[in-house]
Amino acid sequence: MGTALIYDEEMTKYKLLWVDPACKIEVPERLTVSYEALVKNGLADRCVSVPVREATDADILQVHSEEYLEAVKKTPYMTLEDLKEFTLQYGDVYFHPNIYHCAKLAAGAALQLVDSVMMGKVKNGMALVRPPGHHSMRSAANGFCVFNNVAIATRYAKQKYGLKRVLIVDWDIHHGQGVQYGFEDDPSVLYFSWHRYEHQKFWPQLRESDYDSVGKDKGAGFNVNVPWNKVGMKNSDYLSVFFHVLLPVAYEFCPDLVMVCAGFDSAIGDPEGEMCATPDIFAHLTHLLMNLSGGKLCAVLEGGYNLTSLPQSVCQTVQTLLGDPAPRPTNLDGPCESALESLHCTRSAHRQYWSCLKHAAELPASEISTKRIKLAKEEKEEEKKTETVQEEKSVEEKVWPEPPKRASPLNRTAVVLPDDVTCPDRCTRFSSSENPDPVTVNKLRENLLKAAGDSSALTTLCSLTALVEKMEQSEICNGLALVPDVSTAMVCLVQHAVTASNRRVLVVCVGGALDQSLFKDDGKTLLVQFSNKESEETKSKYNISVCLKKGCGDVSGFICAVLSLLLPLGYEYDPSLVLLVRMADSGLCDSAWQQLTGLLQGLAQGRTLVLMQESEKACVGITASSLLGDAAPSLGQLCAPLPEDVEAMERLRQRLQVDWKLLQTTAPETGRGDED
Ligand code: Q6M
Ligand code: ZN
Repeated sequence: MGTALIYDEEMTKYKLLWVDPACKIEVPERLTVSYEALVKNGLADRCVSVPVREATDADILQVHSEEYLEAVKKTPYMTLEDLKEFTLQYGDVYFHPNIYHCAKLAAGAALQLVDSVMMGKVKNGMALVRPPGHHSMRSAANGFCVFNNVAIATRYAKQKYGLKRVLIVDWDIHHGQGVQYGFEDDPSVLYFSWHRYEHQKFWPQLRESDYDSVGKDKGAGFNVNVPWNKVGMKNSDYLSVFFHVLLPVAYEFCPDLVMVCAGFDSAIGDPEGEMCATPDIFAHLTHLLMNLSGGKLCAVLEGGYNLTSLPQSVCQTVQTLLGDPAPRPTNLDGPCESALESLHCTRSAHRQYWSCLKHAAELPASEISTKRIKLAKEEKEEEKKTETVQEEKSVEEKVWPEPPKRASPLNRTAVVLPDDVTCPDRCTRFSSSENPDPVTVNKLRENLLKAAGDSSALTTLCSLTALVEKMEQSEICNGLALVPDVSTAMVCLVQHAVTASNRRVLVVCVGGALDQSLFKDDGKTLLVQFSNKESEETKSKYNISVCLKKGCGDVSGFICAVLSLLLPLGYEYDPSLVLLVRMADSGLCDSAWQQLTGLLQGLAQGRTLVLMQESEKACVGITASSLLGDAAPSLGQLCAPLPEDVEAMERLRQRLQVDWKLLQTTAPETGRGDED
């Protein structure tokens, strides 16, 4: 199943017809450069091209008022003067004789995307549209937006396909207040937005964009705002919010569909956002959402005004939707203090609504909200004085390397299986044809003898070391092996793998404990084990044991641990290879196992080798499917994890956050993170 791409040149056929500094960045080229980049990188060709359509009046009226629709309908017949006049009643938006047509196509594109995904013609997709939508309100255009494309598509999806829960992820750098207003009291739509806020100094300067707008009435808890109070946020800041707010809440919510307000003004170089996250981060943001709702994801373009970072970010997003492995994450030096403060505020504002956040620290005692009021006042006075001077404030030009070309693996998944186990579809059976070099054989033999293995295991191990080599050389992306003794295989492979320089191996072990003494503490391996066995607390930062009461048997606890412990650790460690080890009696259910397998592929460019005990034959099919990039089945709405597990995880996070910055969820107490 493919990826839909929806684009129509018609949507480039309107533009600003007068002088307005607030609107001059919203240009037709935004769309053409994005589409051309997709063509140039061979991505457009790999997508299923879906035509746009016009949204009907009935579609639009699901979100907008009749008066507003009727008013917009008149704009194609207005004179320039009338258009200017009409525009004046709204904020930061412009009209053009052709914009009504384009706005119907933009909303219609989102509807076509929803239909393609929901009818199973594709698994996911992206719509490149203008005008954007997320600021537009029931009876008002705003912020370059005429109709609220994603809100309209969300209502439509719920109605036509009877969806119970839709998640809207708004990673644009502006607050989609139109979306927030549209679903504020609706618990069936979870709206998440991060946005440049600067204590209400940044457009649209709304009180209700702050972290404490959590939704109303029945919808309380279903509106999640993360305000950025400083510019310059980086990859670590974005990922921290995904790991510690969005993903835990999204998994607990369990959407039937994910809609993304995909604005790329949150990328480096953007004149509006002034943030520093690099385009490759969108590969990860996309990947991290792709195992929700069985992979049903619809991304609809919103903002993005730097004509270099915009197309790069669009390509990263689409290539990830197509299933190509994400690039190694870059620049993960930990979240900044201001980001941690925001994270802390949002988590504490939501702790009463989401069991995954129950243990979140209480609101910081600092005067964050007072600051908002104080600064807003100061700013308004300041503004009056400098109104004319401010207009052409030039932003320092940012430079960043072009993201390297991402390869699409020819051989995705290789399997090493006993002869009597059939090779799963779309996989290739692997055995090392070449004779392994004698040094390797001797090493393996030594290890085997130590572990009292038999001789037939040697052949398997030779194949596995050869497979790791092929993965290293990018000839094969990932692999899966059934072995008679996972512990021995794992030890042999690790010892073999780390002899090569630059190799860093993340070993994830589920169910049952590996002998930790076999691992060195030199940073070449990071071992994370999930089990129910309390192990003596090893004090090493590279040897981590997550102990859950029922082992991996409690899905809620397990997935919490994966999202807010394993993923941050894995991303910060940035391995070149992931070894995923499944012990015989892990107790892990199939869907949780597939989630784990899928999520881990965001690391090491998807180089994952799964080792399973021979008795786990029954899991070969589902594991292969996850390695091939099929979305994991959803886990269902999660109930609260066991309190003792939550406490144990929190203790572990506290202990480890000294060494692993992506585990931080609060700013240091004495921190005056928000001062310059
Ligand atoms: C512009 C001020 C110019 C889709 C979107 C729209 C952003 C509108 C920004 C309006 N303010 N200095 O969220 O990107
Ligand atoms: Zn924006």
